[in-house]
Amino acid sequence: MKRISLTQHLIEEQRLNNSIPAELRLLIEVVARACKTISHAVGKGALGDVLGAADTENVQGEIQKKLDIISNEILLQANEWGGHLAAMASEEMETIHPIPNRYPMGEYMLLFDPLDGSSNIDVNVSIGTIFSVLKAPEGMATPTEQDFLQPGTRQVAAGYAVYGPQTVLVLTTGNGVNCFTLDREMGSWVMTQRALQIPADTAEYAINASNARHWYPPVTRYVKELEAGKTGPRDKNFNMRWIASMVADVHRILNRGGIFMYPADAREPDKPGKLRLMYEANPMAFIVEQAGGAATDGKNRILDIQPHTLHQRVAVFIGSRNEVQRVTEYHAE
Ligand code: AHM
Ligand code: MG
Repeated sequence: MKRISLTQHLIEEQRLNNSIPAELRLLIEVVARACKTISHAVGKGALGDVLGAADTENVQGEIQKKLDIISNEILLQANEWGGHLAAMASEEMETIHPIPNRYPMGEYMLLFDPLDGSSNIDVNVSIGTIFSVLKAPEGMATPTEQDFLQPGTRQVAAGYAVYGPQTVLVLTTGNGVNCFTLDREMGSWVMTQRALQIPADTAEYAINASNARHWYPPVTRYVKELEAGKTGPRDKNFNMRWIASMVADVHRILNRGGIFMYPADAREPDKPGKLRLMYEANPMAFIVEQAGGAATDGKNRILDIQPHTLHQRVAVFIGSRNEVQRVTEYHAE
């Protein structure tokens, strides 16, 4: 099979559809390069002294792991100087990170969860990086948090890397979804899957069932019906998977279908869910929709939600179209 690198793919896309301006291509390549560096650090594990807690908390009050901080630094440093960005925002930083004055300012804004699935870092289970790219509003002089608060439909690119048995990069620029595998010896991203499509139907679901007693009725009903399998109203058996890394769960769904759920629940009634809209749910929703799947918060399409704060949380139902539609209908009833 002819090897197509990420660079070649992006340049061809740019020529063919004029869909990827040169600046955006540069930005994607820089993020991809940063993911290579993160992959290398993750792969060192204990030998690189990167495991364990960092004794600091992020803005959400979560204890940061060393690798959360290292990955955040890698992404910031890689993306600061290229001239393609106006500002960045991250799960690990309270407020936005404008490009320092000594560098030229570009027209894009980058958001990321530098290391998703933090609880899996120390136990050698797949983790990843999620990112989302927006355009700076017309006429923006100094970027503010407000400039980031755009609905997911405005994303011009989104992707994630999974650091697992293989390191893969999954990417969309609004023209389908492709997957690249890191060739560790050559240090290059090689396209290994083109135009991924999620099956509309599935027999696999993902939810943290230890929260079942806190769920609201539509989620309880939906999951109970899945559990009942052949003997219930669905008349079919379902299998369950929960990796506790959204990147890894979504990657499985992208490859063979499934539905991933992180609902809001009664534990903290004021919280609309656990996952963050702008750098977790939106990029994943963009990718999944581009692959023919669907993503809602139980009521609305995730990509249509108007964000009010940078670290806003959201309930997530994402994956195979018909299952997402069903659980969303249960919320409406
Ligand atoms: P993180 O960004 O702090 O790693 O949290 C997000 C992760 C998701 O990857 C995963 O789906 C979820 O949290 C797991 O949560 P739980 O431990 O409640 O099952
Ligand atoms: Mg995360």
